[in-house]
Amino acid sequence: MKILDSLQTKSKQGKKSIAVLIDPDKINNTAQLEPLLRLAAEDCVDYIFVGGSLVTTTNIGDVIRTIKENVSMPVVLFPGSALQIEPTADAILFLSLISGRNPDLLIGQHVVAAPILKNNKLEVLPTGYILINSGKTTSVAYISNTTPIPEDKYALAACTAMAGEMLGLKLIYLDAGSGAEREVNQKMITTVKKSVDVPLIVGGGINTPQKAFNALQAGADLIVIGNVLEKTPDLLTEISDKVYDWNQTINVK
Ligand code: 1GP
Repeated sequence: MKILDSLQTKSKQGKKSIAVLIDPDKINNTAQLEPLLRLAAEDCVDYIFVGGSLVTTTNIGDVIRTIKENVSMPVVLFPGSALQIEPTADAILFLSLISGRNPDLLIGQHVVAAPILKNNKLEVLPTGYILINSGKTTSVAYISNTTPIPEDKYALAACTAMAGEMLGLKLIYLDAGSGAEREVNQKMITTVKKSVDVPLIVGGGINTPQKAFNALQAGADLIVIGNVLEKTPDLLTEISDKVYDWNQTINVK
């Protein structure tokens, strides 16, 4: 089944998913990925996302090869720019940064990437990317040269998501930015979730099982966990248990 179909089906059923985000920039040696990948396989992680707002290394291909050698879940590119297309992945979040007003990230990079994507097998996942303020400036806010939506401007985020859905985007990604001081708050997630029918991805600063549960409870269909696993990969088990437990309650209904 295609990734988008699967996310849409699960979202309709109320089932949740979890993705681990790997930033190639943090990987000096691909062997360092193996413990996390072992846990990801044991813990039934649904997707591995690969990318970062500033990828300065040229090892994306090696990182993806290592992932593919160790685990079987789909690898989804989470690119900071059109330069980060790697055809050996399974899919790409085709992100339009709709919370910002930087034309290059709304449509410019996409024009450059389109002919490349047309000629390879990556599943293209049209995604409205909404950056929410989370305290100190995140790399993604700085690099993208955009202003995140203030974390208490719920209607602004909801209208942005609605516009993205009306433009035909198939997923909405609410992101506080990698390593965010504050994760996206529950009221923000709930408000956005209620405003659209497409599956909702939530990430940025989810670094405890409780925060993961809060995001699921508020309406996230897919949570993305990155930063915290770089130092404490073992936390993945507890966090993914929250998703597993949630889905168990759906199964028995
Ligand atoms: C960042 O949503 C992702 O874009 C994941 O964030 O690295 O803070 O988990 P963390």
